[in-house]
Amino acid sequence: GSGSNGVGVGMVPAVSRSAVSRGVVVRRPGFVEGLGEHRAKAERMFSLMDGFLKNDPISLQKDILHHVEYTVARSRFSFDDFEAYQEVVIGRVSWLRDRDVWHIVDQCAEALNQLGFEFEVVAEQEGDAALGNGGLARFSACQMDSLATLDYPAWGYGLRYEYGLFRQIIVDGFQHEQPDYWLNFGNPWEIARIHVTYEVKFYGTVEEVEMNGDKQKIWIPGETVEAVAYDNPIPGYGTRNTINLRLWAAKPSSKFDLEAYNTGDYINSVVNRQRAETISNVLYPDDRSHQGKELRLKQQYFFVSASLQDIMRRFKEEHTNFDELPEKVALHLNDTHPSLSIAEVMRMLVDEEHLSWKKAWDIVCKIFSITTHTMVAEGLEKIPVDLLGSLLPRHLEILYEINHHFMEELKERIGLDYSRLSQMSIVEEGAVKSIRMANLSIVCSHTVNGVSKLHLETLKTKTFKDFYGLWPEKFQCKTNGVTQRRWIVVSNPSLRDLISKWLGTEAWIRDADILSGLRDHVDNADFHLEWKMVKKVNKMRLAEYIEAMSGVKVSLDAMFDVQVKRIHEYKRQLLNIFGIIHRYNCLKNMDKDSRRKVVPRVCIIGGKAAPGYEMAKKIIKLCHAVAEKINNDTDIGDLLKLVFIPDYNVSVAELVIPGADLSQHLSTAGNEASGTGNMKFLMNGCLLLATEDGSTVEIVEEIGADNLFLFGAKVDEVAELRENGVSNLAPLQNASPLKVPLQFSRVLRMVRDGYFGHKDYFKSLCDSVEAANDYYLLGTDFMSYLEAQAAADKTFVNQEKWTRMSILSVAGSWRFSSDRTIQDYAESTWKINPCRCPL
Ligand code: Z15
Repeated sequence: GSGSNGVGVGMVPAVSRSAVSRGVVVRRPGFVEGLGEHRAKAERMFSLMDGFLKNDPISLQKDILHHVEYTVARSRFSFDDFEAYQEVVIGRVSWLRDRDVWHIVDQCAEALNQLGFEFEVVAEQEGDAALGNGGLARFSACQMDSLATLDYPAWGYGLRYEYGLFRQIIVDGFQHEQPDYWLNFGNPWEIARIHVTYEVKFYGTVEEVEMNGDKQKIWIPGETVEAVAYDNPIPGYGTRNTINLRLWAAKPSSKFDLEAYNTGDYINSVVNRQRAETISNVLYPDDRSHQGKELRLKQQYFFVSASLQDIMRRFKEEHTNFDELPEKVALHLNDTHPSLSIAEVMRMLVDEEHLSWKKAWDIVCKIFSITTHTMVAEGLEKIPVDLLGSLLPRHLEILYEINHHFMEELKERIGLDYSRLSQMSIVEEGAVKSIRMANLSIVCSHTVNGVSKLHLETLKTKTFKDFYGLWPEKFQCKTNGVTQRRWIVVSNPSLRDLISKWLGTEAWIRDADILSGLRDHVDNADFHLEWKMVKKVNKMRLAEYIEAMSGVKVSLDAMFDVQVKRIHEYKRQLLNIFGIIHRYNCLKNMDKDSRRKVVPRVCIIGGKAAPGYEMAKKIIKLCHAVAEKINNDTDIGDLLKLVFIPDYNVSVAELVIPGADLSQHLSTAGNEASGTGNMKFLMNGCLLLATEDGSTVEIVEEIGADNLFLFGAKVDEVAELRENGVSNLAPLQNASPLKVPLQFSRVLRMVRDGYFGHKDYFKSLCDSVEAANDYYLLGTDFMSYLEAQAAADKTFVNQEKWTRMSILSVAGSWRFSSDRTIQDYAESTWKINPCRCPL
């Protein structure tokens, strides 16, 4: 479902609106230098292109017609919107000729309109490339956009899943998952590089052989599959720099296994070969914690092996001395998922390039850096040794050896402190012996980045305390950001135009700092009027969508209150629903006069639950059960509506975020590493109601606590509250003497007693927040939450104040542009410089 984006999606790279997973690889110092003798040829081609390949509407029409006739031979048949979309993309995005993709949107619109197409309709033909799960993957997409725009010579690598994240459909209020076969009609953005292929090997044995008098380990693999490159161009904004997202697809190896074909079982041999393709078929749909599955490990190694062969091939084309590798290549691990890379580079350097262990290790330690994205130690990835030993026997040996050297070094530094040694070890002994991928990554990376100040603090003082003691200089903070090109320019064109008008420039699209200039107009009445109009337009768009999706008619005067993100207990969608039930109770108990003073609300919740995550699925069902009750209560009318928006994805986000007045970010403090949804809402002038968790702390620093609605326990109160139900730190602002307030118990009782039906089904959900079990502190934070909600209501009545806060939110969002994040990475982690192509 592409949603209605209103703007030329056809000209905006598919991957920019996607969520892509896994590693970001940066290559230094850049391709202009790297081109060497080809440079003259490239420059000549560029200059010819400027002459031949024009972007005026007539030239564009010629191109489209050329493709219709010669590429797809469809001119005599029906040529529909979808084909028009594909043709425009194919015709224009062969990236060598793209000087500045973003700036030909208007010309394309005109060309298409003259051919009798409606540009917006054509643009909407594009759906999401849902190649990831949630925040982690969408953050990669924002980073790619910023890398391109800031002229960095970076490559992104990932898997070309044929099935992206499942589509969520709701039947009777329950989530059902449907496969997302997104490549059904082809993907016009991608370029299949059928000659860029590598063999990836699995299983087999390790043997010791004599090599020039030395003993040498070699891996005799048992299975080979081929990785084929599919390139996805990521054009920067206002620059000719277009970087590459290279995604790997698995194909059966082209090598014939003579044995297999001679046994006479021809049919089965072919069928077996074909199984190789399953490796890259489907994305694992859990946002985190997916341990001990062989296919997942196979995916990780497939991805790592193909990418590293590609990187090494490029390096070896121009260099022979591996001492230069750290000068030319920086490898960044986006979470621990690709951390097998460390063992793989060691294997390549030692087993294939015959470097000594010490030399190889020195090199490896200079090229890797990592970002971790999780707060809780339980979220860190572990690979069972049995599984690894069977799939990648040589890698397991290498990991043991890395650990052996590390343990020796550690003993020298901290002595024989066995408890600490075993905690820091890369190998975890225990019921299931396993490899701790986080420890491996920290040992080998020169930099370990956290995604917010609060997150880094937790890494230093809790999660990786011992490692911090050993290597304090490795730990750095790179607060996340989001790209204003996607989250304002494309998804909120009315706001884009308004901002440019009042700032008198479009420069903020490349330089977000300029957004802070909106502060100069914060008290201008005309500005306020236009600001409110923009929100109104976006609310209309959203209201239409809601009605089409759910049949619920909503009032534009109501406050649109949104919580959209993956469903997780720690994100506390349940707190939101309990708050809504409480609001419903209050309304029911009010007399007519009091009701007239109530601010009407439209509560919008959206998000996918991992297919195996019971509690998350129950939260979705509860939301529907409560919605059914409230929305059909004629007594309540427009005062309160609850809608669940199905299949929340990037396209839906582009529609929902600009239309929100208030957005909720409710994670129990200490659980959300950063959060990026908060930044997207901030950029769209939506006020936040949030806990002081992750990056929200820095949003408060930037815009001030009085420009959003904060509530809840702070991070250093949480442990105590879990233990004793009280905090011995500064008393909670709105502390209630009871651990569980009456209002909370009443709501819980209603759900328990079957007020919303499905009594048995909701029982375990209720148990999970009962005082004795309430790990995420819903009861503890409830009163504080209700007070923040009341403050939001009170402010909404004062539209002038609300608008002021809204403007200051957008003005403060300059600091949460992923351009700032990427520049920080470039300067202090990768040590690379921009490398601007001649325009
Ligand atoms: C994921 O979406 C995130 C972290 C993970 O470790 C995994 Cl496996 C998935 C998210 C964080 O939950 C979120 O707080 C953060 O903003 C995002 O990564 C990007 O850093």
